[in-house]
Amino acid sequence: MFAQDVFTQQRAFWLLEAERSKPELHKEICYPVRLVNAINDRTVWQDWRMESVGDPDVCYQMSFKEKQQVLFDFGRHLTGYLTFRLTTLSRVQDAPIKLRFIGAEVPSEVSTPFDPYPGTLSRGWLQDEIITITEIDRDITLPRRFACRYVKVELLGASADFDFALSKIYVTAQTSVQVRPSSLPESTETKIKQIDLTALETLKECMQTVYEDGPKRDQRLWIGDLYLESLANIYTYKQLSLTRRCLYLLAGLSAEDGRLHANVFEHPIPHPQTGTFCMDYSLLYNLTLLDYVKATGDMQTAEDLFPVVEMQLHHALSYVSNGLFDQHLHEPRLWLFFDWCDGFVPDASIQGLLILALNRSAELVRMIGRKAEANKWTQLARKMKIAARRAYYRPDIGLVISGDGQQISYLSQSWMILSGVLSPKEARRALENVMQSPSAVRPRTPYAWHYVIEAAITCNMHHEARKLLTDYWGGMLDKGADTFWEVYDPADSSLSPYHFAPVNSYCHAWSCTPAYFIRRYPDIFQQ
Ligand code: RAM
Repeated sequence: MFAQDVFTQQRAFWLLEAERSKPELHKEICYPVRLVNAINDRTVWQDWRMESVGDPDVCYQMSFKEKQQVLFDFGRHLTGYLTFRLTTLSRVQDAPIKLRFIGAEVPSEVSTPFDPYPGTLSRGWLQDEIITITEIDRDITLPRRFACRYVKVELLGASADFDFALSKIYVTAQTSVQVRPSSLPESTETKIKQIDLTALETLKECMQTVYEDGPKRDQRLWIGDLYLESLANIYTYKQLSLTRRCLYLLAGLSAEDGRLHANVFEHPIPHPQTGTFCMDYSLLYNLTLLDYVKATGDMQTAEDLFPVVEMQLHHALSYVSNGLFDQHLHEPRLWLFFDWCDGFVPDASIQGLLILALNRSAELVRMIGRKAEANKWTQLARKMKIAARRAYYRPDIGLVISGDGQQISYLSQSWMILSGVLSPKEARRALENVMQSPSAVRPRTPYAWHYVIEAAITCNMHHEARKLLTDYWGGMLDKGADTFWEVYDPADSSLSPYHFAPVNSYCHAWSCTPAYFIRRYPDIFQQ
């Protein structure tokens, strides 16, 4: 259909704009606060907890050959580069020293053997680094950026003929966040204050020179993560030039047919993960741009990126027949994400998201005077709503169903609510019903729970929204979270989309949205 690059004219300019909005990174030197031992304890989350064993100074002075290994606790999650020094204690270095470093976001990560590796994502993501040191008595910085609270150092090889100490270790932590958002009112419930702080910390760690999804993994810009990070940023740090950068970067790196790649990398030069498209993420781009424009009043960016918005709708609408989104309508086969949940049937959800995206895109282009497109899109949304009710809403049971198997899930209800397909009364009933149905498919990530909470707020279920937030995110806190996790199912501590929990990210962008909910809806969360 597209013989040539649809964005030939704009691409270079968009990438330039992205570069112009690239933030500075702020650096901070952080030292460990204590030495710890990892204790196997079946009563705690993931079976491991840390126990204090002293002050880091103890290690700095003693022979590392005697000590053999040490586990540092930096007291909080850090993203940055690890520097250390080995100092001669006696005689002269006559052979290289081999050390193994393991960076860990959570206690289980430092204690679970990595090999034989059962995971489905590259083992390369695990933060273990073996290095050979031929010259000591100088500072050495590991080339790899770590995301960690704990660092284990193990001695793998040293000469019998001389002795040395591990005399210094620190992390140069980095983030592009420069400000501290105002604190919540004193009267806010303590649990909510703690959730807010942890959410802010999570977002701060992920705000680098793009919104990363996770500083440990995948360290790149994914559109779904961007949407939620930018939303939280609007209500917290308010550093929206980062959103601007990411919007232009994604635009500049879109495919020749105008579809956005689901994720992009910055280094060595900006490039997309070619061939990776995710329909729900593409549509969320439009929502992100609208939020950004409303928060900043930056109409120029809206004008510039209008063609991208239009293209995402164009591609999505090519899967719509008789008002219904049909993922099997034609090739290429689509990736619809919505959650890391095996067996989730996304039909109702994508229908809802497309309706929402049409309406939000219409709102956006109306702001730049494009009435014709706005009217066209709102009309299409209306048609899709009617079709959605017929296909997915079962008034007899008061629930939204999805797919041939009539699957009932939290997400199907939520997306139908967010898109306005259900009336407020129906919406309430659907959410109440799904919450009472033990067989309903539940979300498995903070990403998916975000939309459930947003839906609950949309239909005035304030009490339920607050309870979902405090139970779910509060549950992570109770289990020791310093930053919020990529996946969390209170019933399954080894849950991993990649079949190995240590490769999960434990500081994950998409879990930062309590900071948004709490600040956007003070009546619900700050009373
Ligand atoms: C994972 C990342 C990211 C998410 C994608 C779909 O690889 O964790 O956050 O957006 O999946």
